[in-house]
Amino acid sequence: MFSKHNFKLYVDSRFLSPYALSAFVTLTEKGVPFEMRTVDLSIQENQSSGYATSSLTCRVPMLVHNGFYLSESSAISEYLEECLPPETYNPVYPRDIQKRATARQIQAWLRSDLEPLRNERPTEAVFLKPAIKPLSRAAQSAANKLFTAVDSLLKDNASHLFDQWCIADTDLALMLNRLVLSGGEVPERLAAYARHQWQRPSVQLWLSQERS
Ligand SMILES: N[C@@H](CCC(=O)N[C@@H](CS)C(=O)NCC(=O)O)C(=O)O
Repeated sequence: MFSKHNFKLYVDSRFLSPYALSAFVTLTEKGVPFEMRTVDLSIQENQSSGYATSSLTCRVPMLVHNGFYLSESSAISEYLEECLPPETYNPVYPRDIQKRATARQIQAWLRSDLEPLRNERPTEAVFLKPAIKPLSRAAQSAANKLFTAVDSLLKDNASHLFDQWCIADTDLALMLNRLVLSGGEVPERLAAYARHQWQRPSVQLWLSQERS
């Protein structure tokens, strides 16, 4: 029988993946029980036959729901929003169609652009220890592009992109925190937004996972 609450989420065993964080936060925000399984990327457990035959991408995160396997973090969030609709469960996307499209736009953009920044401020700098090397010109230019975008998206002193929290807030805060948590120069309004987002209980739950 189809059960709404039979969810399993595969994440990396070091809890460093920003994409696993995003799927984890979505599922946590929905408030449903789920089983979390870890995959050790350092020994390429994601390439092992057990995982690779289920996951289209052989990457984390992967959601399993009643025999259905789904990779790609933003696809996971969208699937969960439809399976566990906002009428009954906490929303993870805005209701308004254009705001929802903007949230998806931000998610897609953060996953496909700003590569120098992602390379020079990897998530180890967010979850383990700050990075100390100064940014290259390319990474600084990516950072400036990020600041311009967030500045235009965020209303004065707002702590969310839209009227209420959505999953794009967590993704955006992660990208900003690559800089904020390494003491980089970030416009204060944007740094305050990223710090506020980091206090969210679902994010704190991810931060509290034991990582090496
Ligand atoms: N676009 C994917 C990216 C997933 C991804 O790159 N996951 C990394 C960890 S951050 C991974 O599994 N890497 C292992 C590999 O590619 O072998 C998503 O949003 O889920």
